[in-house]
Amino acid sequence: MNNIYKSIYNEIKKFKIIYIARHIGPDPDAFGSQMALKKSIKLTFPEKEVYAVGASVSRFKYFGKTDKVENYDYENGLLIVTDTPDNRRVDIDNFLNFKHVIKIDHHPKVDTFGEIEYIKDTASSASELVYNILDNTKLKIDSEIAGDLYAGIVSDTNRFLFNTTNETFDLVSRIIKKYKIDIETLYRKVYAKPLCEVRLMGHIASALKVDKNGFASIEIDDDVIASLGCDLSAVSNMINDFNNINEILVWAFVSFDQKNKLFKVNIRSRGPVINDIAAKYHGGGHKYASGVRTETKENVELLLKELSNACKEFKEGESKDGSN
Ligand SMILES: [Mn+2]
Repeated sequence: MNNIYKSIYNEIKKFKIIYIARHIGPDPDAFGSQMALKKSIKLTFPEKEVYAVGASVSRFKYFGKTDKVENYDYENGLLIVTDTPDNRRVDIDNFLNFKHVIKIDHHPKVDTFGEIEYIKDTASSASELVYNILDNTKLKIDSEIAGDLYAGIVSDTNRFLFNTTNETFDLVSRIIKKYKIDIETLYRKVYAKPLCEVRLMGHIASALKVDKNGFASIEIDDDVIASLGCDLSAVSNMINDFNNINEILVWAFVSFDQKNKLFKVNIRSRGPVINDIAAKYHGGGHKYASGVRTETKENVELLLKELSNACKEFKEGESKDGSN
């Protein structure tokens, strides 16, 4: 047994109460890694209390329900956080009060938290890392657990467009075969979407502003989202669909989160690296898929300007390379 797998397994074995958390604004990889880990621990150790915590999202209900916890045992409980690089984005109350924390993540490292950290930023997804743990320890896997992990991998790689190597195909091929995953049924669950999202996509496509540097942005009004019958999460759900458009190198969707009084900026790139720019505004994420939450409009405008400049520099770099 590899050391990291062994130490994670030993911790899980040791604790009676285990909480599993992931990032705010969860996506299928966050849910897949979280729920699969919970199901596996319960299957292997039925006597343990295991809670998957954080906001629930109705479109991801196929992963199962998250748990409501009234009183956390910060002293004696083990907290495992998946798919989250920074303190601020862990979706749990009083995160810093937990005494025992394990981190499982595939983002570039931001904050150190956790006595044990299993970080591999070349991995396709947090779900892949959870699979490695289950596959290399006595933690059990059944076809439901394998299906959750497959959904996380397929979704975080955008159906094997990003972060995908021969190892990823190797892994999913093994999962499909061993656990008899019916991928067509699974895709129908993962990719089913309401008509309001398609209508919102139409609105974004026609209203998106594209500048001469290849930077595209749109501020999506609350009223527009509401009038189409969508909620805020719909905006993040469709950002990847604007990839591979000739005229666009970087694209950003800005929306306003009324509940938290924050501007939410989703950013994607198929050219310049953007997570270092996002980090300047206390955002983060992957090199080409990042996000920022900020209180002020001024910050949003500065961020958009920097992203446009990054496109300009990227294009200049490219044309220089071309002339050699
Ligand atoms: Mn992920």
